[in-house]
Amino acid sequence: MIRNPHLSETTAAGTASDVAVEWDRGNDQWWDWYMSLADGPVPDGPFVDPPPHDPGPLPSDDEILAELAEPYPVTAAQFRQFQTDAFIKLPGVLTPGTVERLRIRLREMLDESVDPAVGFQSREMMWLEDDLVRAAVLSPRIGGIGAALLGTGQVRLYHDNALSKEPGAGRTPWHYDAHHFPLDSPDVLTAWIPLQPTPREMGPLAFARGADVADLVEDLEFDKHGTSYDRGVSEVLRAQAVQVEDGPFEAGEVSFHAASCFHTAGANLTTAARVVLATTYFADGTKVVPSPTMVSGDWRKFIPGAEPGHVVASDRNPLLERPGA
Ligand SMILES: O=C(O)CCC(=O)C(=O)O
Repeated sequence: MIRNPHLSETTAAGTASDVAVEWDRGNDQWWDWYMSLADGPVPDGPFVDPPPHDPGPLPSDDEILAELAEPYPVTAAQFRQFQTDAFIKLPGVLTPGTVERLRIRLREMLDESVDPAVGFQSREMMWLEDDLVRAAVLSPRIGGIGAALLGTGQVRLYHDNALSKEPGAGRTPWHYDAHHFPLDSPDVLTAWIPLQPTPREMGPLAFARGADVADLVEDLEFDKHGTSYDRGVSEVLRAQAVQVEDGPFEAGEVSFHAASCFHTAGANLTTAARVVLATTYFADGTKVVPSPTMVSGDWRKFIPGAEPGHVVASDRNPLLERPGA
């Protein structure tokens, strides 16, 4: 067995599926480790230019605030679809101009904090530092969709993430977020907000359709050192003919996936970065799982003071009301 270079002595110890200890490095290192578990070759080009895109005149801060305050009507059919499929892609959640303003802001925030040589760049908790990002992350529009899809009147924020997959960066391995989040509830979801039109060649998030997919792969052993878990999930999905939604995203289209949803993303085979704002919400009253593992990463940063078994309600986890609920 080859030891994964991103693990410490402590997290590397035990068998390949042993993840019982807590993560002992930062979130950047967590992502480096996690992305190293993806199967497949490192892309070596040629890389294509993404199709030209004109977001139009950029909106002012006030225009963006007004847009984000407007509830997005989630229909009964969309609620049922989310419950059945464990994910949904919704068109027109944001205007192309707002998407472009957020992209510019996240790019600035990544560039000031991340080593440009890193292929999968991330930054969390931006809502504490930036008004525009806070407006989006805590918005009645995005948070309200989350609450509507979970069937609750309000949700709390777990965290926000900027996720930039740079040109030539490889696949995101198959996984489900309940494996990561130390949250003891099925009522957890993530809004994945691409900040540019995202064609297939750029590596859009892709989803295994069906709330029962997790049952199909539950016997597979996780592999903290290599790519066998990712490969095993692909094989099971293929063998069981599970449908995978891996289509492109238009500007302003946003997906929401449940913590039980198996998802992956392709390599970025374009010459532009795939920049995403991902925000995770959970139902109020949710507790921390009894024993968080190394797969949960630097979770104490996101729910400070919340100990295993306790309800999560810190000031880093504000409540968002669903408009009209
Ligand atoms: O952006 C990616 O490639 C992965 C993101 C992801 O897995 C998530 O937001 O749950």
